[in-house]
Amino acid sequence: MSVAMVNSSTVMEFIQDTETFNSSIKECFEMLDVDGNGMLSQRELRDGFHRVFSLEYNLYDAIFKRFDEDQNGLIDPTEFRSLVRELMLAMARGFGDLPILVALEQDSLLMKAAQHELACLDVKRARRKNSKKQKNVFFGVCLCCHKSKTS
Ligand SMILES: [Ca+2]
Ligand SMILES: [Ca+2]
Repeated sequence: MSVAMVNSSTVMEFIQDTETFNSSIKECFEMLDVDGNGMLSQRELRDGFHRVFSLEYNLYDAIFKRFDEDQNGLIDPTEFRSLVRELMLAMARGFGDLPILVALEQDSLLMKAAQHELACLDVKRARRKNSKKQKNVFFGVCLCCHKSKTS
């Protein structure tokens, strides 16, 4: 268990990064699919989901029914993805813009979202450095041809 700061954009950016999100979902699905048949039974979902989301136990059956679109009593990977997506969007709305400190299980999706945000921050920082350099060059050009006010 560790602790991280998350807010709505932590979750949103994670969901919008389709590649990372999908591979995390796949990992999560495989973790919950205890018997490895490629489907989640009601029991597998209920038993495993508290590691991913800290929800009340009695919510799971309602969630299961809602997302079992073809009503075959099993959650397939596609149904699972829309389920997780919707739950995380609901979480993001709940968080709002204020960062909140949450305790996270190592394999929870929120943890992955927090790690994803950290990785993105590094990329953004690197990009910002590059754009600053370009700006300096731009000003240099303007000063050289004395057109800084007219252009
Ligand atoms: Ca299964
Ligand atoms: Ca189904």
